[in-house]
Amino acid sequence: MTHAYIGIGSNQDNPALQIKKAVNALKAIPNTQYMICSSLYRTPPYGGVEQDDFINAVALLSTELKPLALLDELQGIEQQQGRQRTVRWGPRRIDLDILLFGEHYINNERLTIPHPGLTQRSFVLFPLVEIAPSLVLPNGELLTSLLTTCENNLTRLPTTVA
Ligand code: A4P
Ligand code: MG
Repeated sequence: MTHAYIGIGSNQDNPALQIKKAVNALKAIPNTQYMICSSLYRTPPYGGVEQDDFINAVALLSTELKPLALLDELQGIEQQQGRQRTVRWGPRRIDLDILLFGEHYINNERLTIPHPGLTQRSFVLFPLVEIAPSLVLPNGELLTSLLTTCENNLTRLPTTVA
């Protein structure tokens, strides 16, 4: 079993509901145990495209799947929820990214792990620290040390996905 951290984001069509649906779908991935999900955070859009705020969260799975099989499952969930791929970094109903897959480094045409945005994006780091405060990255860096250079521009919401 490998610990896989999943970044979840939405800024279209009732984002909190989209995230709840996605979390329910994560619970049904075969050969995989759903462990925990962070709080939901309202976050300003990153990447220069003018668009609505996002809701972001991070979930932890424990899986027997290989990384590409897990990616297939996540992309299946995105399709199930009717995600349209249009503008890069643009609005989306649901986005599921593999942030970390155990201590693996992966670089092929379908996957880059650790996720390249992981170390700079506050909408990833803060929810990740919430569920894994003592996490050490594959390069030996302590996750909490990245927070010191990262702006906290998130609002933690009272709703939970449970
Ligand atoms: N891919 C490569 N590595 C991975 C990985 N670790 N996990 C490939 C998942 N997918 C990975 O993804 C494009 C391709 O990336 C996939 O086919 C997969 O094989 P996509 O989800 O279709 O495209 P995208 O999400 O539009 O592009 P990208 O570059 O992944 O965007 P990001 O980096 O996900 O950024 N602001 C806030 N506040 N919150 C957000 O969640 N998200 C984005 C999207 C922009 N701004 C945001 C947020
Ligand atoms: Mg993505």
